[in-house]
Amino acid sequence: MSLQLYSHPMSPCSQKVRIVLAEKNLPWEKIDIDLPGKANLAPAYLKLNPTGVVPTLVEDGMAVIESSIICEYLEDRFPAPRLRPTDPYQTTQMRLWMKHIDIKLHPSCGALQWPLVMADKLKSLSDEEREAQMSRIPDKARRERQQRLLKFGYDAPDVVDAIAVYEKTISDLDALLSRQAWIAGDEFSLADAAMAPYFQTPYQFGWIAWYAERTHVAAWYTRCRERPSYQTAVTIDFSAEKLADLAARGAPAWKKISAMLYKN
Ligand SMILES: N[C@@H](CCC(=O)N[C@@H](CS)C(=O)NCC(=O)O)C(=O)O
Repeated sequence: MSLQLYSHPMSPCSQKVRIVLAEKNLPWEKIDIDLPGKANLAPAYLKLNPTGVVPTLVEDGMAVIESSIICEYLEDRFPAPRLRPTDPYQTTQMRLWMKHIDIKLHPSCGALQWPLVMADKLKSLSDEEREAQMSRIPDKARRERQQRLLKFGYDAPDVVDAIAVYEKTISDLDALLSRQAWIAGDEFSLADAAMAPYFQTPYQFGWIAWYAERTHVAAWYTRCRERPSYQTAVTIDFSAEKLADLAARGAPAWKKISAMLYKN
């Protein structure tokens, strides 16, 4: 058995797969893809993952794409320790949250994070070079979103929507976690592995005030962070220098986010 994961240290959907690999104590080879340099659009990578995004898991030459599908694949392929509830209803809840993350929270995270950490390299290119890079993004919605974020930064309409999605997610999760320890019930599951990286974003940019007073969410995220899997899959990539740089980038953004959150 040989597992390779193409990912990027700052990518939340890559982090969730790395958490699952760590929870299952699986050996794997890390291949970093330079997302700001758009190495995800190189022809050889597109052969593995035609959507041109990370993560991609390769097992013995077979590529598996889409982070939630990769997580379920790892669960089926390496069932111990178990990360899917035994109860079928709880499994539906786990999958509903994973679907919410894929469809709503992930693009929202992208809208908040991308202008702060991914846009600089593109901005340094000439207009022609930048257009050529952007035109290779296979998915139209993604391409247009990145173009808006590049042009308008935090004034893009995507940012307002993203803040609303994050706020509702934090509030819904807080209500859920007042009744149970983990997202799908009493045990840590794929839903927790999938959700925790989306709290790394407010954490790393110094926006902790966003969730700190939602005490159930805050306690849950602390429990996730304290797990060895989070430390080896996520924390390891955030040195003190890197966190200081991210906090400096996050400070002006928080002024805009908090102004929108607390405008009433
Ligand atoms: N639905 C995909 C989303 C993957 C995705 O958006 N990956 C981002 C990093 S978190 C990416 O590769 N972005 C590259 C780009 O947009 O240029 C999944 O869950 O695997």
